[in-house]
Amino acid sequence: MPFTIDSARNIFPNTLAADAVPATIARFSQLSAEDQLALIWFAYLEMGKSITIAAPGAANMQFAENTMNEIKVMTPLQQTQVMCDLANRSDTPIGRTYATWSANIKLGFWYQLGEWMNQGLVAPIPEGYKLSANASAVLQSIRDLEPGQQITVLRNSVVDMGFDTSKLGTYTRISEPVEPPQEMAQRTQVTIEGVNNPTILSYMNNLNANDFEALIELFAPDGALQPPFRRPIIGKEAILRFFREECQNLKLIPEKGVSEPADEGYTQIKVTGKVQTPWFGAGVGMNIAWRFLLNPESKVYFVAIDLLASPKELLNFAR
Ligand code: ECH
Ligand code: GLY
Ligand code: GLY
Ligand code: GLY
Repeated sequence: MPFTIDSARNIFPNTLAADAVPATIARFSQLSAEDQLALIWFAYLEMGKSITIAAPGAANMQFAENTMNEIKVMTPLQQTQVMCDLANRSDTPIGRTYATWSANIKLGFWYQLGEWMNQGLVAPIPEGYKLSANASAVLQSIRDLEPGQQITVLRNSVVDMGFDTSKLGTYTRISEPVEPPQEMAQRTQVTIEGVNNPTILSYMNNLNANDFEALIELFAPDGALQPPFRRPIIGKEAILRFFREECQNLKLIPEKGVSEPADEGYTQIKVTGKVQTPWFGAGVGMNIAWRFLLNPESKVYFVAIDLLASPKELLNFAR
């Protein structure tokens, strides 16, 4: 049977993803806005004791600057209201602006607000704020996750805030500028125990070098890429846009893999290893599986990137 994107999603079905992440997000989203903000504040403070977050670059912050300055001059009550409106996904001017931002700009915005809350320039979470029982339970679930899963919960909660983009109509997406790819001489080459397929090695090396133009040429025209806990992104144009908007300066550290023939001349390849985000660098290594399906021309027809349930999954190559 020929593959479809839907059937390709099921290759290596024994791969155990960190379902605790979407489960936690779902419980989080049921909480009141006040509880959501306080919970993130407490989680952020606790995580800050063991992992260091990198300050966003200026290029990243320029787009949020007007909105942040607007918030800075508000009364504390108005500031709290803005933050609650974002958590509630309310239809407000700031909620609409926020919705147009890429994930990194949203994260940079909250990073700055967090700094200002610390410095007393923006309304803090009220001293002695008591989380509801449900919120305390969600916070405890977050504590019980591994660091890579904790930062994914944080990221996704921030990405989900603001007005719903699907209700915005046509709008211009705002993302940080794309830096030129790394110089050839500076590039690193990965090695993967059990996999020497050139498409796979080029995928890793081009993504590590921010060479999105070369990277996208590895994909089939009807190919798809499925990020962790998201629907597949289909077609080269959309995938290239995703790379440019969300994938600068990642560090992929693939370790092991298996490659085997699939139906109709396709090849399925599973690779496991670590990924680092520029926000936390080597401080947080996420345990990742890549599940590739290459077409007979050796182009990527499908790749899923999964955040794994546990480090044990790095060794799971069962089909
Ligand atoms: C404060 C209180 C009020 C409310 C809020 C606050 C601030 C919160 C802040 C949170 C910051 C969180 C951050 C999280 C960053 C997480 C990054 C992650 C990255 C994962 C990337 C992966 C990449 C995988 C991929 C691979 C591919 O092969 C293809 C591409 C791709 C405290 C004020 C809100 C400031 C900075 C999880 C897994 C490997 C799919 C991308
Ligand atoms: N500081 C990490 C980033 O801007 O992506
Ligand atoms: N991984 C969550 C997001 O970027 O939307
Ligand atoms: N959380 C994976 C991504 O960057 O979409």
